[in-house]
Order: sequence, then C-alpha cells, then structure tokens
Amino acid sequence: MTVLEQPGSSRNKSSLAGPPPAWRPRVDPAPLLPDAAPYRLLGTDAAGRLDSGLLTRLYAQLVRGRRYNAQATALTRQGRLAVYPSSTGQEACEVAAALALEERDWLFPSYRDTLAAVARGLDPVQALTLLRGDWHNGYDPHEHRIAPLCTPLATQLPHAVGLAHAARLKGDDVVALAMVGDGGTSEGDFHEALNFAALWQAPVVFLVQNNGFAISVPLAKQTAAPSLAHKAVGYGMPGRLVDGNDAPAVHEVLTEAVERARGGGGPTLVEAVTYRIEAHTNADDATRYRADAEVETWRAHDPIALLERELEARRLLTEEFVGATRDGAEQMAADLRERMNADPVLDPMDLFNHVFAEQTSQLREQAEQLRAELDAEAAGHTEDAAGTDGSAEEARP
Ligand SMILES: Cc1ncc(C[n+]2csc(CCOP(=O)(O)OP(=O)(O)O)c2C)c(N)n1
Ligand SMILES: [Mg+2]
Repeated sequence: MTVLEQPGSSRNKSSLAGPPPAWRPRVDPAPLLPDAAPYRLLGTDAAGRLDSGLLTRLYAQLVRGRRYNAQATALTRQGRLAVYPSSTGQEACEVAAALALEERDWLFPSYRDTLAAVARGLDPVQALTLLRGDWHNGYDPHEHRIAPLCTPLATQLPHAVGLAHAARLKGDDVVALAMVGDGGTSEGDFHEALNFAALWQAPVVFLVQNNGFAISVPLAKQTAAPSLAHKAVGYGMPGRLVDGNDAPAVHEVLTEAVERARGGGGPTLVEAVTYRIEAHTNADDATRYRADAEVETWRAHDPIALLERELEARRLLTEEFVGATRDGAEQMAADLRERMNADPVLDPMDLFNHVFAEQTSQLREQAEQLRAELDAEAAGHTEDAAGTDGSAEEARP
C-alpha cells in the first residue's frame, strides 16, 4: 500500500499522478550498478592480454606477502607481537592496492592491511610497531604516504575523503585509496565518507575486502544489500565487484578507479570478494563459528595458485624464478624475525611526543615531573652501585 492509497487520503487526479513533474532521478543509476558477477581475468580469455611483467611482479609480491603473514603470526606465538590480524588468502587485494597507487597518492589502511603498507614500501618492522603494543604509530605517515593503521572500524574512510578533497582544492594531483572490511560497511563513518566523497566528487577509491566475516559475524548477518558494491549506487558513485583472489583483476579494477578519480571523475566503491583463511587474529578460534569444509573451498581458490596457473601456461614459472622469489621472501622473513626479536629501546619521555603540535601547559608540567622522577631514579641507581659492599644484600631474608 502506498501513502496515496491509505484510507482517508485524497484520491483526486493530481495526487494520483505522483510527485510534480520537476522531479526526476538526479543521476541515471544504471551506469553505477556493479558487475553482475565478480570480475575475473585469470582463467578467462582476457588473461591473454595481460602483461607478463605485471604478472611476475604481482607473483613476487604475493609470495613475499604470504611469507610475511606466516612470520608475523609466528611472532605472536613467541610473544614478540601482541596481536596480528593475518591477511593470508587476501594477499591479492593487499598487493594490488599498493601497486595501483602512484608515489604521490595516499593509502588509508585498516589494522588488517599491514601487508598493503609493506608492499607500498614501508619497513616490515615499522609496520608491526602498533600491533607490537608500542605507543604511537611506529612510522612517519608522510614518508610513504601511508596513514596510520586504523583499529576503530571505518574511521580511516572520512580521513581519506578529507585528505583527497583538500588535495583537490589545493590543486594537488593526489588520489586516496581507503581499505575497509565487510563489517566496516555497517559503520556510520562508512556512510558519511561515501556520501561526502560522492557529493564533493573527491578523488577517493574505497576498497572493501569482503572476506566473509566480521570476527564471527558472517556477511549474511551483516547486510541485506544485494552486494556491498551495490551500496555505491545509493550515494551516486559507481560500484565494482571483483574476484578478490584474482590479483590482476583487482589490480586492473583499482587502477581504473584511481585513474578515474585522478581525472576528476570522482570516487568508486570496489568490493573485492575474498576470504579470511586464518582466524580473525591470533586471539580468535575460527573453528567455533565456521566449518573447515568452507575454508577448504576457498583454499582451492588460492590467489597464489591462481596466478601460478597463468604463469605456468606462459612458461614463466621456471625453477629459477620460483627459487629466487622464495629466497627473497625468506630473506625478508629472517630479517623481520631478527629485528623483532631484539628488545625495543624505549624512552618513557616519548609519551609526550607526537600528541599535539604544540604541547599544552599540563603536558609540559607532566613531562617535567616524569623527567625529574627518571633523573632521580637514575641517580639512585648510580648511588646504589657506588655504595654497595654486598652487606645489605646478605642481610635480607
Ligand atoms: C568502531 C569499532 N567497533 C568495534 C570494533 C571491534 N572490532 C574489531 S575488528 C571487528 C570486525 C571487523 O570486521 P571487518 O570490517 O569485516 O574486517 P576484517 O576484520 O574482516 O578485516 C570488530 C567488530 C572496532 N575495532 N571498532
Ligand atoms: Mg571481514
């Protein structure tokens, strides 16, 4: 029943005719609609046109990424890393996001996207500083144009829109690519970011990694939308649906979206369909909410194996290439292990740095107090060391 058919509503001719004729859809929704099925390249005829150089570059990064995930997870078991949200199974999205951007662009990652940050050039140890439990971010966001890894869901999205819009106002040729999970699309920040981005035609690309779960909540309990990519239409931007395990497909879709944004065409929402092979983090037991058989179906659609098939068909998967790729990844893992196993040298005074551009008087006061306490403690240690003859120790029970 429409409002016009409600009992008592007037049924004269003009009200039955609907809204005044001036009303019309402001944007034709048809071109904004996402692909009917996840866009693929690997295993299709279109794979033939792919550049071999790109394929080998993607492959090397995927192998390195998987090794990085395995090493970081191992570090949590050794107590060297507080927490690690693994992106095993999602490496194609992580790597393609990094490779689709130019140096001048900005990446806005979530806590699961350390790999994208590393693939963009961030030092692997610095990428793990936050997850290690150190204060502050562990890296200078300006160095590689990588915003801090965001743990509060979707907060990185409005940040990305703000940066991109500001860059455009300044005339800078910069695109921001923001990454978010399927669960993050239910956050208010997701809505606000997409709405502003479309209104302002900000040069932003939103990459939703639909990995099936928000911790234990499956997508079916997250949204009633036909797909997450369909959400784009409601905001007035195009949606794209892509196979998130097909590295060249994700790379192509993201590169097109980045180019479109750079050319003034506005934002795009990309949903990459993928799967979180590991538990949510090392603190989660995924067997409590999903069946092993489901995981196995996704293992059969592994991003590295998919790309290997194409490389094999081109006779590029030589022993030499595979060996060199594996050696490079092992070297990275050994270096990561070694440096993460060294105790970090921390200065308590760092607590007061990087909080405000100009410190408040209260913070200055607290910093002076801590400095005095640390100096007194250091002086006490020196005195103890100088005045101890061992008798005090022996007198203790
Ligand atoms: C604002 C906010 N609410 C709740 C949480 C707790 N939380 C951490 S991860 C997570 C699930 C996120 O799932 P998704 O967005 O699909 O990302 P994924 O972990 O699968 O990459 C939740 C609810 C949070 N970090 N921030
Ligand atoms: Mg998820």
